[in-house]
Amino acid sequence: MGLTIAQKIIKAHLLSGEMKAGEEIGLKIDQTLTQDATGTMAYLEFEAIGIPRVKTELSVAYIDHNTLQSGFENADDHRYIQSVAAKYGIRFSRPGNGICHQVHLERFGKPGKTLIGSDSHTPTAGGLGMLAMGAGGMDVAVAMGGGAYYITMPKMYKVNLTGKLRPWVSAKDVSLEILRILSVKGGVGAIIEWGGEGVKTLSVPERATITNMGTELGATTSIFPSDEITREFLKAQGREEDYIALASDEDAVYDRIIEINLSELEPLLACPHSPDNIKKAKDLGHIKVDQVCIGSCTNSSLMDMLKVAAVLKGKTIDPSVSLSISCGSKQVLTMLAQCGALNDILSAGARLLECACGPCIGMGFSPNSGGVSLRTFNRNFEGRSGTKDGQVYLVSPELAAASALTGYITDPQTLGAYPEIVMPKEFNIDDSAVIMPLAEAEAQNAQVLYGPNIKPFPKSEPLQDEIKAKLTLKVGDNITTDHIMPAGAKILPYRSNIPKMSEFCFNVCDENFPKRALANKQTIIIGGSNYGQGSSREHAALVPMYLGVKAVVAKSFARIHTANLINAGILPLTFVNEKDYDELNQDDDLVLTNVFASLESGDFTLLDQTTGKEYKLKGQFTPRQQGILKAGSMLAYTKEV
Ligand code: MIC
Ligand code: SF4
Repeated sequence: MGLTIAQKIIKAHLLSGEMKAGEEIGLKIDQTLTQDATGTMAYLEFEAIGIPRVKTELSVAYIDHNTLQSGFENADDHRYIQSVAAKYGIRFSRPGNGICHQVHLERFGKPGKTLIGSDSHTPTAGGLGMLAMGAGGMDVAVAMGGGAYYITMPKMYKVNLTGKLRPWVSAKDVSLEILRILSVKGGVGAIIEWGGEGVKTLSVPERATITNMGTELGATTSIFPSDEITREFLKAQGREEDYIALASDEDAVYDRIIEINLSELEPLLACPHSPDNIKKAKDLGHIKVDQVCIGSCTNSSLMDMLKVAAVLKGKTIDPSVSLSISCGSKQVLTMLAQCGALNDILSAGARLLECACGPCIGMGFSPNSGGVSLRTFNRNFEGRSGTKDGQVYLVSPELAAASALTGYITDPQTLGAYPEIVMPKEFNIDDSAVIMPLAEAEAQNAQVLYGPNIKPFPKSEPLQDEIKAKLTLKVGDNITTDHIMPAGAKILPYRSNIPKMSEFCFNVCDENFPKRALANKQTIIIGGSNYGQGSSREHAALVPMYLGVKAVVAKSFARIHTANLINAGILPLTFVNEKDYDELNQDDDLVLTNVFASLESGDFTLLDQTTGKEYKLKGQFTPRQQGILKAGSMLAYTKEV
């Protein structure tokens, strides 16, 4: 039987398990990346494991998220990460060098290799034919130490592309179309391979826009073949030697095949507050726009920016619109400046932000109250922009630029002739903002620099055989990690201070949750389906662990968050009968009985002492996961074995 692209890479990296969908497999990881909002914790964990130097082929620490330095906290974290990187053999990408996924695509990603990153959009590198996955910080720490990365062997989906995008329709619309088809849970447990004739019409940055947003489908990752277009891109980046050809076998078997005809697509938008709330631009009516943000790891390549510049050239944006531009990397920004396109953007009235995540993570540029914000980003969860009632729409760069000019949501097809974008044959190669680590001999005596806001990793407790806990919080479907542990400029500086962070846990849903959880000592959370979708932030598990959460019982879970819960010693359990969800009420006294035996059998029993009713729950854990849960956390377990 033939293999898919992902299966070929998995086969070449398989350390344990069988390549059967649903089985746990351990993979050798060639490259890792971290960013600063998750990196501090990941490196504290790496230090706690106690390995003198990373064992990967390449590990890079990026600074791109927490770049607003309104106090010492973020600056201290950056200094800590820089000193850890120097000591342990990790390259350090300085603030200003760009967004981790864009820079990694340009300078480090390699077809056929494995990459995990402490950021859920790590699959961006799938645009280059890499098997790239988002993971919790602890899993990245283990991989840096040479340990395997464990996932459930995914199912294989294929999207067969035919045709060619029409003018004013772009790769972002392909991302939105697949979200329309599959929804935010449609990719859970699957790897999505993009293939078919239409693939040849898409450049690497366009492919990366598509694999980037595969994260919003809940997919384990997304991947494109590595072909002549990949070779061209790597050559233009001065690293043709990194190229290998990669394609699936003719007789590869897929669990599902989805057809998309690129020629039939139209400009789309994801309306508030979910990336799968898709509408056609032409169907939306007259909606006034307050803010437009262009950038993020989804749409910040040189090609994207050149398109925006071509639309804005010689024009002025509507007076009521505030437009921000953040290039994905220093390479993009300098090339945009050299060719004069930056001037076209600035002359039109845009506000230039640094090459970083910025507004995407609520690091400034929040919209006005109730403001309509069009963003070329990948997430529009409620409150994520920093403005609780902000109305965020996810759009293509073309639609964003067109709407900035008119002040209303505007179908870019109404703009007339499509500008011709000529991509350079060579990119500016300047890696001076990537600082190499110290040589091994020097590194031994190098100091790691901590700041007062960097608090030790919270202590975990071994699993109890009987868990008596309060139902402190009941939430609905599609709870994101932005609900559980919000980001934004005010909270992000505390990413290395779990006690302080805990004050903001679930603030979007219920501001009193942290206090109640501490008072109740032990908590069980009840959730709906797709609990924990979105970001990879392990804080969404570490903080609940700190607040005494012992189990989350939900209808279903998102992949990375499940792993993070287990790593934090919290039991992720699902209902045998989903209807039981309706019967459980906040403040009920709950008991999980015979937990040790249940761990082995996979069958758990939840007793509601308030109503006297009993419920059947499921929780299938591999022996490795059982070990982690019993030890109380991955860190405790790693120290045990
Ligand atoms: C995000 O887009 O939500 C983030 C911020 O990049 C997160 C990581 C984090 O919370 O630090 C992600 O996607 O994993
Ligand atoms: Fe940064 Fe936004 Fe991309 Fe997350 S989704 S890595 S915050 S640009």
